[in-house]
Amino acid sequence: MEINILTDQEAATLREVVAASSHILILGHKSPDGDAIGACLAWQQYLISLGKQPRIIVPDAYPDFLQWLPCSETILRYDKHPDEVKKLFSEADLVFCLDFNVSSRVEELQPLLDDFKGHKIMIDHHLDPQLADASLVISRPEASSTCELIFRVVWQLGAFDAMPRKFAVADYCGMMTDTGGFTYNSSDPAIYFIISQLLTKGIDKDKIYRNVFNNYSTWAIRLRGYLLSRKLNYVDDLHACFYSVSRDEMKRYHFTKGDLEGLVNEPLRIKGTKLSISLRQDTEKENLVYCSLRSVDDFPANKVAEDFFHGGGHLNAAGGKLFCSIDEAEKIARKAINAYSDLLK
Ligand SMILES: [Mn+2]
Repeated sequence: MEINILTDQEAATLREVVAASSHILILGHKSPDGDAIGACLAWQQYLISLGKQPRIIVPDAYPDFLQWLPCSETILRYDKHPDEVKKLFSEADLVFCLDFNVSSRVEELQPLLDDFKGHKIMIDHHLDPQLADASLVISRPEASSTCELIFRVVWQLGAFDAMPRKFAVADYCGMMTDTGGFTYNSSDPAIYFIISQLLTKGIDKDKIYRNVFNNYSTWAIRLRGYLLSRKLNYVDDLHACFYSVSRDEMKRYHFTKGDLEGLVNEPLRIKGTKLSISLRQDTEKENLVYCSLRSVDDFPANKVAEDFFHGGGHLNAAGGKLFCSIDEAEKIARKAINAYSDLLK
C-alpha cells in the first residue's frame, strides 16, 4: 500500500523551507471544521518535534464539539486578537495553509495572507488550488481529508514514530469528521492502515467519536428534531428535499455554532434520497442564507451549487450562499430541484 504522496523534490522543498524558518504560522479556514482544526493541531505537533514553535491562527470561532482537543487552547482567533495576529504575520517567515484551496477561504484574514511575503505552503484536498507565490502546493483532491494528508506527509518524512498521542488524537478527529465517521468518501484501504497506526499511539477512537458526535445540548437536539419534523420539504417523485432555518427559529432554540452541523446528511437516510439541501439564514444579516448540499452516488451536488447557489464543492458535498430572504431561498431550492428532475427521477 502506498502511503507516500510527495515527490522527492516536494519532500526536499518542504524540509528545506521548514528548516530555514524560525517563525511559522499554521492557518485554518473560516468557520474551521474538524478537519481544519485537527490538521492544524497535528501539524503543530510535527513542527514542535523539529524544535519549532508554530502558532495556529483561524479567522473565527470553531464549534464547541472540538474544544476538548488537546492544545486547542493555543489556537489564536483573528476576530478576537486582530493586533496579535497582524504582529505574528509581520514577524513570520513561513505560513502553512491547511484544508483550504484559495486565500478567500480565510475571509477577513485574506489581505494578511495575500500581502505576506514569506514562504507559503498549502496542504489541502479541495479541487482547484490557487495560491499565488506559494513555495509548495500539496494538493490531493482524492484524499478523504487534510488530516489524511498530514499523516502521509509526516509518515513519509520519517517523523511518525516521534509523534505524541495528541498528534494522533487531532489527526484521527479530522479524518473521522471529514468522512462522517467513515461513512462516506472512505473506501480507500490506506485510510484503515493510517487508523491502525494512529491507534498505536494509544488513542481511544470511541471516545473521540462520542466527544464529537454525541456532544449536543438539549436545545440543539430539539432544534434538529423540529427542523426534520416541521421544516423538511420532501419532493417524493424526485427523491430530493430541502429545509430552511430562519434567524428567529435559531433564536427560539438558543442556537450556537455547530448545533446544525451535519444535519443536512440526515434526510439522506430516507430510502432512495439523492439530494438534500439545507438553507440557513445568517444570525445577523437578513439577506444572507448559507446553503449546504449533499448527494449520493453520481448525482452532482457541486453542479447544483454552481448553478443555483453561487457555490461549488465536491460531487457529493457542496455549499454556497444566497443573498435574499429565507422565503426566496426556499423558492430557489425548489427551482434547483426541478431543474435537475431528469437526473433525480
Ligand atoms: Mn477537509
